[in-house]
Amino acid sequence: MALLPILTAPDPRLKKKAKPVATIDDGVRKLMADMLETMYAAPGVGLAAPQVGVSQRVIVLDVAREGEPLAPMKLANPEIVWASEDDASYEEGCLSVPEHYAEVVRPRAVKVRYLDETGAPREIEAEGLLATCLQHEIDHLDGILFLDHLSALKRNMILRKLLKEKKAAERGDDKDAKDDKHEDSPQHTL
Ligand code: K1U
Ligand code: ZN
Repeated sequence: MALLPILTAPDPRLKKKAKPVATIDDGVRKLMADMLETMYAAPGVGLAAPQVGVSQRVIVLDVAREGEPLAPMKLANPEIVWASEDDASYEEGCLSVPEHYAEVVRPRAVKVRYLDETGAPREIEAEGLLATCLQHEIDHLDGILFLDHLSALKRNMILRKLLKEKKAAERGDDKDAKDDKHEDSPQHTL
């Protein structure tokens, strides 16, 4: 298994729609295993293939609580086939948007159809954190970040900070000396 580098926003590869997996072969199974290892190491509760630079419709999740046995899930070509009419709000994070969190409103429960790691079709009905996480990861497959569910003002503020941090990291600046002195400068779309 291998740890994969996780892309951070803004990055054009995170905005692309991923391609369906044609066949679940050993290459896809290795990708799923590497993604799970990367997700546990991050640590996170989900990961989508585009976050590791692979434009394929593959996601992994594990929403087991601390102290509970691991409950890894590997999904190819996941689709939401039903969503509840009522919504729930959850404070979301994203491994591609490090250190930023925001309340996102989504359907409270969903039913998702997918292929498992043997290629067998399956369905799962979920609510709570699993429903939120499934929707967040499926969004990644369509080039959508949780930031896209926020106001343009909040989204652009976070993206500007991330871009600034990326540029500072490229220059080798000290991460703690990254004060955003131009917080009120005009907005631009990234
Ligand atoms: O897709 C991702 O970037 C992973 C993301 C999934 C997610 C979390 C919360 C709500 C919706 C989707 C994360 O895992 S962020 C990190 C995180 O939530 C976490 C980290 C350590 C322990 C527990 C949770
Ligand atoms: Zn994410």
